[in-house]
Amino acid sequence: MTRKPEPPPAATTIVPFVHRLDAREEAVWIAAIEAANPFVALRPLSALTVEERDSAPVAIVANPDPAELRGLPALRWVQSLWAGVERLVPHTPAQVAIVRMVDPQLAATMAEAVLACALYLHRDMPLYARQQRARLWRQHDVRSAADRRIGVLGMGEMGAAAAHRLAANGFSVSGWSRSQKRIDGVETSYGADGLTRVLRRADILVIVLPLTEATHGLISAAALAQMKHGASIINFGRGAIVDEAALLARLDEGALQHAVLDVFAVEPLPRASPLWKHERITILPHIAAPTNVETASRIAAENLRLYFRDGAIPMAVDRNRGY
Ligand code: NDP
Ligand code: OXD
Repeated sequence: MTRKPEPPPAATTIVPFVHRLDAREEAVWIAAIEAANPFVALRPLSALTVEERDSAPVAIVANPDPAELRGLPALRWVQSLWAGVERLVPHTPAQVAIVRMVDPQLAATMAEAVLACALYLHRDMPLYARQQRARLWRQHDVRSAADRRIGVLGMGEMGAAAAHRLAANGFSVSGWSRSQKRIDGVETSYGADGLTRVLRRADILVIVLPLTEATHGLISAAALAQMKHGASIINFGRGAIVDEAALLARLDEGALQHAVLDVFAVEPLPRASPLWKHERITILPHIAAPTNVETASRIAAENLRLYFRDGAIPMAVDRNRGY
């Protein structure tokens, strides 16, 4: 029997990796993406010849220096390793499509973090921590999850996964987005009226919005003033969405109960920031949903494979919307 000849091995394609990671992180990503797509050779800019730079149609990026991207004249699209694109949108050349990381594993990690912090607030853990510091033995009533309304701002990959997880845990969930959404078990709304309704009713407000012109400062002093007395906030989106000074004022007045903050206008949070020592604030160092190298590499590698096979660029960010 004559065997069908094997197809010739596909040629390796050099893909620039433009980033501001340290050497260890660079090596980890290169190994993972090359393992997921053996026909890709990921190279930092410093390792590329002039010809390779001049001809590269696609690059993998992680918080790249914009000047370095401008040094790739044939670039048609970039695959970001992160979900948020607020720094890429204004600085990436206009003709270059921005593809962000959309990974179900990332959404599941975010949903887990939202649930963990919602439960922490729901079961009054910040209050018991304060009591412990005062050596105070005092029990408080436990409310049912159904009796606790959680407002989730942002119903995208992160927000929808978080809302599902909260609803599955028995919480009453309201979701808010730019356009109307239909999500089982979640009351959804959009627009200015929808936001007011979510703010007024939420016992816990979860922010998983992208940072854009429209969301910058959205949770202003006026928005915070609409919230219920004793409500709490979880910000896992971006720091600049919340007016930090106004939030501090509301916490100091006792109008808001507690804030769990994972993202800040300036990161790392400066040591001099008053947020660090505030007893009604829990600070997390941007760890709500870290990119999973293994799953994200498989997604980036598959996007590259399809592009080199068919010329198909994955769905890109809408630059006008900013996300
Ligand atoms: P998506 O683009 O999938 O979803 C964004 C959501 O926000 C959509 O529902 C969108 O509405 C809504 N939205 C955007 N602008 C507005 C607006 N002006 N008014 C009302 N709703 C708006 O993003 P992801 O869910 O993947 O990620 C969201 C953000 O989470 C990221 O941009 C990043 O900043 C942050 N993030 C934080 C992490 C962490 O570890 N802290 C990890 C990963 C992400 P619509 O559906 O109508 O378009
Ligand atoms: C992201 C993040 O955008 O980690 O991926 O915040």
